[in-house]
Amino acid sequence: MLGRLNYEALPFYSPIALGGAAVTLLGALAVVGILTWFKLWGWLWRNWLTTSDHKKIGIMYVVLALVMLLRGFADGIMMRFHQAAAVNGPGFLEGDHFQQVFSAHGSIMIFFMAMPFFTGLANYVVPLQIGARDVSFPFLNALSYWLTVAGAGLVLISLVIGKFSTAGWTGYPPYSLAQYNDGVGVDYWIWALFISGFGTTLSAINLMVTILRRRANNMLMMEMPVFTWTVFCACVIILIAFPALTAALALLASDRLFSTHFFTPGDGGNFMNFANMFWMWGHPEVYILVLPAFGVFSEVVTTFSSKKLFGYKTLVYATLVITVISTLVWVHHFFTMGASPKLNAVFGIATMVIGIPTGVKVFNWLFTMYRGRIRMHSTMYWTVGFMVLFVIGGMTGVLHAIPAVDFNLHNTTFLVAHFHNMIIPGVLFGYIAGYQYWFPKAFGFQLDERWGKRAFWGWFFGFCFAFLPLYALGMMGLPRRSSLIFDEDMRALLYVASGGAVLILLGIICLLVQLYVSIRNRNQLRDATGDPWDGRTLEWSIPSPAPSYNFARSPKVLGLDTWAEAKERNIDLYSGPYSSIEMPKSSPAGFIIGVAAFLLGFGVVFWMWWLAVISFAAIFIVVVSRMFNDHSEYEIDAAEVAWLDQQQRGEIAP
Ligand code: HEM
Ligand SMILES: [Cu+2]
Repeated sequence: MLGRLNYEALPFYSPIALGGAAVTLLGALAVVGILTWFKLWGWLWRNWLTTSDHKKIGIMYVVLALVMLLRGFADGIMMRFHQAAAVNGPGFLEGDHFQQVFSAHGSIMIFFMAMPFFTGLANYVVPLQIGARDVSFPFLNALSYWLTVAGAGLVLISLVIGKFSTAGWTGYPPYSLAQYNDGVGVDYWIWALFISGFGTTLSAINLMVTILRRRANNMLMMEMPVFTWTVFCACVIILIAFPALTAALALLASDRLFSTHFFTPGDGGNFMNFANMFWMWGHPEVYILVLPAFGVFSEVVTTFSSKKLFGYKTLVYATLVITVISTLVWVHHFFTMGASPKLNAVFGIATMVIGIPTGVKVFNWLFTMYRGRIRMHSTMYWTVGFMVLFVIGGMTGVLHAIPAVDFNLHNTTFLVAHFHNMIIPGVLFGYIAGYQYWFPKAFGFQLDERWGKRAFWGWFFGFCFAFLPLYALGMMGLPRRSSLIFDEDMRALLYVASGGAVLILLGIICLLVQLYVSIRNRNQLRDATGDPWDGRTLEWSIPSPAPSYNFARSPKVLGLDTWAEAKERNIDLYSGPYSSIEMPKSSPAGFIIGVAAFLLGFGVVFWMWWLAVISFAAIFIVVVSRMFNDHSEYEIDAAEVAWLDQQQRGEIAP
């Protein structure tokens, strides 16, 4: 009945694991308690859990990302402290537990922090930037979200029931095969990624179709805001790259469950096939994450320099070039595999080539700022901080792309330093800037500036101290994923890195305080104009928070930076008669499928086949019944639209 689930699955093997489980459970209980105490269940169900509104879905994605950032960071700082304590000593994490922690940290940060953050910002912002009322498939959007939550739920529950994978975020066989790793951990990893990957694919299709089909009156592709462009390219890459991951996971699951031999060392299998497929997804993934962050930086730089983007077209072409090349460099992740030097040279050169369009972008931003009327808003801090740090990370990447250098640095903390150097300033700074930039659009009030800047300094210096020493440690020969360290010379640098992690912690606390203070002072921080930054793109032309239908009347498009043009030339983007609006209805189906997908994953992980079968059947039934539901929209009639709009624009009293 319970398959592999038994008493052993409870985390009594170490006090720290027990602590993690307790925090997870108490967190869940606290949320349930608060919702019950304030009688918020009905509100939550009607307004959020069943919604198909792209804006609310976007906000829920970002909430998920921020929660998972806290979890992922807790793992990160724990590893930093452990390593500092493990120089010629035992540290405080058992080897096996340390492995779980780095596997969970990497998987969470990539799949359940960065990806939802991207999807959340894209969901919220893209329809508003192109003058659309919603995405093309609102229900599918909700479904994608709940599948992502189901995956995140599996990772979180692994803290309480069973263990997480010990095979790293990359899950390489042979170590991740059943012969060497027979617990539930690797299965948790496989199914969490599988389910959420499904959601990601659906949401990429959705966003892509939206951008292609839902642009307001004749907006040309070459008039789209840069953020929308970068989301578009990221979606193209998702559709090229994710199938490789899905296939790799499916084959690995098959090896584990049915003893097939895709990746076994003997019997005709070859585990380098897994590495190949994993990185066919894994390298493009980096660009899936970083392109939208580039998009945010572009929006911030133009707005706060009060100028059109310097070289909009070159930036778009650079993005397209990156989209293509990003799928052609994956072998640089295993130069040491033993392929021929010629093959390595090809991929090494391709890798260096990708630095060129990326470098072009840095100049686009710098020249946009040059002679601009710059306002140093907190989002500009993240942007400038990014430019400084990202260039360092880019150079160490080019270094790594030289196969001969890579042979020396492969699997050392030099690599750990390099990718955090790309992904914290490049991706995370961008997303945080995006969160702070669009927050007033979502909630109608700004975030507190002082705490925003403090958070930046915490992250900026924290990053430098936490990760720059790892370059040195890597060159001194410290392997990544080391749970014990035997070189006394490494102690000092590991202490510095721990100090850096503490500074990052302060940065995170400042972000939380910022949110708290801003909500408390929301009346002073209220933005009545809908356009607090003197923005340039369409989302700033509507009231804040954006109304449920986004645009009461479809906006005119006046070329690039439509809203800035409209303000300059004193043109009203919205004129003409109102007409009725079709809106997507709420539906519990997405949420129910998400819950069922979670149970399906749990059932497969623990070999509770009855649970898996029932959940799968439930998903099937809900999907089919949803297909036959012809009443998925409701109408707001023209008179009501007119009344609501005039009220929000302050033309009549509320
Ligand atoms: C916020 C502060 C962060 C800290 C203190 C931190 C710390 C660490 C540490 C100590 C490791 C293990 C290094 C080793 O193998 O020796 C690690 C690995 C890793 N981190 Fe982070 N990290 C942070 C943020 C992030 C972010 C934002 C991401 C991605 C979005 C990320 C992705 C990864 C990945 C993919 C690994 C490799 C895991 C593996 O080896 O399987 N980290 N991090
Ligand atoms: Cu790569």
